[in-house]
Amino acid sequence: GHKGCVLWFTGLSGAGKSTIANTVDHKLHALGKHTYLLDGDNIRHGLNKNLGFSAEDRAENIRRIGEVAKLFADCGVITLTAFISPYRVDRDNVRALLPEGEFVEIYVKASLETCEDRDPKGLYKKARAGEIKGFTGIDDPYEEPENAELILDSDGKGIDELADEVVAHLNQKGFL
Ligand code: GGZ
Repeated sequence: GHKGCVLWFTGLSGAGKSTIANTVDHKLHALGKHTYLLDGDNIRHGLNKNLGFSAEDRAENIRRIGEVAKLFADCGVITLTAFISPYRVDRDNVRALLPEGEFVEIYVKASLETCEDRDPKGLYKKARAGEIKGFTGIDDPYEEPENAELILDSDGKGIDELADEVVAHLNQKGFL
């Protein structure tokens, strides 16, 4: 077995968190690593299906995900999470839950313009039209990480290259 850790992807909707996390997940599998990916599909539709997008609910969403990620990391799993996690204090609380060095904050950085252009689910359009209230980046804040272990330039680079940057970082830190 190897040392577990939490790869915490954060960024705007449409920045590419899930896609990059999935690609990293596959690359780690190919290296024979034991991984698990927490994302909206398995968390917001299950454990957290009673939560919405108020500041309070987002904080509780992130708190629970942090606790679950900690359990996985405790059993040696490389745990990937892909949530907007817009509030700095919520991310820092998760960092504080984990042993030193095991929380790897990965800022998937893309401009709002890029994310809005991509708009894969048409949610930005709805937010601009006022049909969704409190949408991150439009009328709810995204607080950029100040001490991210890794910043991925999602405006400028492709998915595969960014996933390789994550794997290289893990290698360098001795997690692989
Ligand atoms: C932001 C929202 C909102 C609001 C629904 N604000 O592109 P998506 O669809 O799949 O990513 C977004 C997802 C965000 O859920 P998270 O659990 O990652 O958010 S947080 O960490 O802030 O708790 C988007 C959709 O849910 N969505 N309403 N108001 N994103």
